[in-house]
Amino acid sequence: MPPPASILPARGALLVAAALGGVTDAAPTGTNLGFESNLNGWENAGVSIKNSKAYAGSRCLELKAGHIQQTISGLQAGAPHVLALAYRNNTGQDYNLSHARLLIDGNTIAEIHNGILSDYIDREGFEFIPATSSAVLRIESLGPGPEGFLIDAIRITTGSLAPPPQHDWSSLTVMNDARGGRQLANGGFESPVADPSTSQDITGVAGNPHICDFALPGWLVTRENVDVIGTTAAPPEGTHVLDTNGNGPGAIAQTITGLQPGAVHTLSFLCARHASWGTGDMTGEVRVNGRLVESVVRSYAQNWNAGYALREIPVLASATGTLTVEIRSTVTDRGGCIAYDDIRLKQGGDGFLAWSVFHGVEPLINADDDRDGLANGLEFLFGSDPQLAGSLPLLAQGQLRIPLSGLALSQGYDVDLMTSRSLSGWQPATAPGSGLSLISDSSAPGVDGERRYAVDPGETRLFWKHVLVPP
Ligand SMILES: [Ca+2]
Ligand SMILES: [Ca+2]
Ligand SMILES: [Ca+2]
Repeated sequence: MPPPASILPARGALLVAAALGGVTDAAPTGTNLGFESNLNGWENAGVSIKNSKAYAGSRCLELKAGHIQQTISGLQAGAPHVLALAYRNNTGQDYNLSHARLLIDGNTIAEIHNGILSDYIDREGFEFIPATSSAVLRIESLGPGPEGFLIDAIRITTGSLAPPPQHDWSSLTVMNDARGGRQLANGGFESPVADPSTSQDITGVAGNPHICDFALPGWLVTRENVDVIGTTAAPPEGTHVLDTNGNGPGAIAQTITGLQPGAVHTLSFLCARHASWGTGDMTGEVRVNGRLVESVVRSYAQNWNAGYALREIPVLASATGTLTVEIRSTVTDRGGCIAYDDIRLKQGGDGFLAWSVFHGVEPLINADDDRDGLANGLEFLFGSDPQLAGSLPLLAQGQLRIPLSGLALSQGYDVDLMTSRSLSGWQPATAPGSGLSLISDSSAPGVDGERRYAVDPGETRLFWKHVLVPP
């Protein structure tokens, strides 16, 4: 007797399942990624297997001054993947950091630098996009050896890394002092951090926790780990600051949403050098929406016992009204770096400077970085890219259409359009008999738009030029 019709799969459903199966059956596959079969499956040099201190199982890799590599299969060409692994320092001293590089098909996807001794660090991982369905994974020591990292539990998965936490502008704490603005979520690092003994993303001791991934409230730790330090660091706000080096060069990020699209804001923070870890300069970077907006350097004389310095950086919200702040350490060989506190965002600021920083050009209105004859000040006003050669607005179908940036207009920048019939005796386009008549203007402060001019009837020869009017 045939089964009831209701449990027979429809033909269409069968076809869909078969089509999906072809994609989802493929999963990243490697050999002996936890080193339980010693070095089976790995091409290697200068490494060994350790039968103690494993993160998972009973064996792990001692990287030393060498490398391992193997071909991973089952990847999806052109799609994001994540490589994760657990690693710990094996130098015997947490002030001697270990260093290694992770490569896919010969391209470095990350460097790891860490001095963590008490435990493994097992971060969210590192993203890469393979060109084909297989790729060569290589892990190589950057240190002189003979000691280096212990490595275990390598995992490769499809998909992207999680983005930083998002916080709406309206949710940020308004700061009623002369500096003003709103403090970012846990921008003063006062939110309690979980007990290191109960969180796998926190090591160290209570009062000096070393934190990775999402274990710092409000933030994502995007690199290595970071420290929340108490009164030792002479906090300028509250009782805690953030040291951007935990056991290695860390970074933190969060995204503010609900901002006016493209509008200028001022990012500010207090910063000082760690008072230990030698006497050399310490360095860091501030990135906004993926672009470097500030390089920070603090000398030994600028350590936290000498007080914290205020930095204020004009930045632009994205076209969708978001602003992702990332603060990174760039010191790869120490367990302490620049400490930050009281990170804020304020509406307003120097729009031309913010625009220049965003585009990576000097904030000089007469400079012409792309040598297209259009000075940076006019590029700002027209809303064009100062790194990409463009052209002046041209006459088309009897109309001159001049694009104008709402940001530049809101900052008090404008253009004087001048005309002449002989390349001398220039007069403003607004003057009677200039030869041009304004017929519409959709631009306004804060609103991108354009001014349209018509050429007056009977003009046989007319020149025009744009003269920047700074605020
Ligand atoms: Ca293992
Ligand atoms: Ca604080
Ligand atoms: Ca230019």
